[in-house]
Amino acid sequence: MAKTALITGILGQDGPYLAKLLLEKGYKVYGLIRRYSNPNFSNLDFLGITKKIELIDGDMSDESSLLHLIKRIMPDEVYNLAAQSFVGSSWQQAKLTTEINALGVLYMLNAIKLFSPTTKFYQASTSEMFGTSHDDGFQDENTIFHPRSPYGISKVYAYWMTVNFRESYDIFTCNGILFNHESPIRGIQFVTRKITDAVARIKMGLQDKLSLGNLDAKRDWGFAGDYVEAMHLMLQNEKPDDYVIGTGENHSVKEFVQLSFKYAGISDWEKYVVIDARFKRPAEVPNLKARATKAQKQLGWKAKTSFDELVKMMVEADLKRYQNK
Ligand code: NAP
Ligand code: F7E
Repeated sequence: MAKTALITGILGQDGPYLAKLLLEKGYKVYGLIRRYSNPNFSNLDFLGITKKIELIDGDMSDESSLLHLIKRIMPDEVYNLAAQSFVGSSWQQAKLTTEINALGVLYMLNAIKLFSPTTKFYQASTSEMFGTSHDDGFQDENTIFHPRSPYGISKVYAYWMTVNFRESYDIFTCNGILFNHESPIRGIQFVTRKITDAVARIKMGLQDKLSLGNLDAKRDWGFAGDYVEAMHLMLQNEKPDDYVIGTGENHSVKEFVQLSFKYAGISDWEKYVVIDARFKRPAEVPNLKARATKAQKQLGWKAKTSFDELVKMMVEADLKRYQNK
């Protein structure tokens, strides 16, 4: 019998990469989608898997929809990737962010406990939970949380609820504490894709400026295709646990900008970049860098794609999009 998996957030960035991996492993994949007048399947289309997923209606903020769907499909594995995931919007939409990212996880865990307690559960936790906290410049599973945004706070609630269902009810639950990961299907608001899309447009003569906020922020950026492998490995391990996932290297937004212009063949990047205070955050997370040795030792996971390879991949994909248009 094929294993079954439910992926929430199937239309986002990570959902399609994870679905592709699970389909290659022979899984039957269900994808949760919320109600839309015009749903956007472009990320599933990009990976060529739209027709291979069984889509199910539901919403993380609607408990009854999750109770019904878990009762009906009783999947072997649930990967909870759904979220209001844009940190910048979480100050303006703090309540909505909390309902989806925090309470939504409680609803899903309750549904599993009631109707399918042998289902294994993966929670998309995040390096944003660390905020300004670090140990010698790195963050790992023992670093204390000091979230700096309503997004980070909502994810801390979800993290502890995931741990609590493991400790209270013996349900197989794991937190993947993932550092920033990007790809050619990254949402356009996130800084990496905003940069590579703008660079491609500038190259094609469709745009002449790139407006950004804090160029000094540093992130540990990896490739989403590598990171979904870690999600799957966590649920195949003998015991449930929580893991930090990242490359162990970080770079500033400015370095990302410089390299993107370089790969597009534009030498004078400073001519095009404008600093705009609207893109600065009320409280910034200045510096994130993962120490992912636990995942390497216990899961055999390591990032494969370098920073340079990631930037090149994203710039080339955006140039191709505009050239094809
Ligand atoms: P993403 O591209 O923003 O995708 C999030 C998905 O969640 C979207 O498909 C969205 O659906 C869905 N969603 C939002 N609200 C929902 C609701 N109420 N009910 C059902 N679905 C809902 O995010 P991502 O980059 O793939 O990240 C996946 C997960 O990992 C998120 O939980 C994120 O917070 C977390 N994370 C991401 C990173 C990263 O660097 N990418 C790092 C650490 C953790 P629509 O398409 O309908 O809007
Ligand atoms: O910002 C700075 C910004 O929005 C990265 C999400 O996937 O990763 C992501 O959250 C940095 C920040 O991602 C602009 O201030 C400068 O320091 O790409 P971002 P994020 O906030 O790190 C974590 C791990 C998640 O869990 C989240 O879901 O770039 N920055 N100028 C800018 N950021 C944006 N978006 N736009 C700018 O113009």
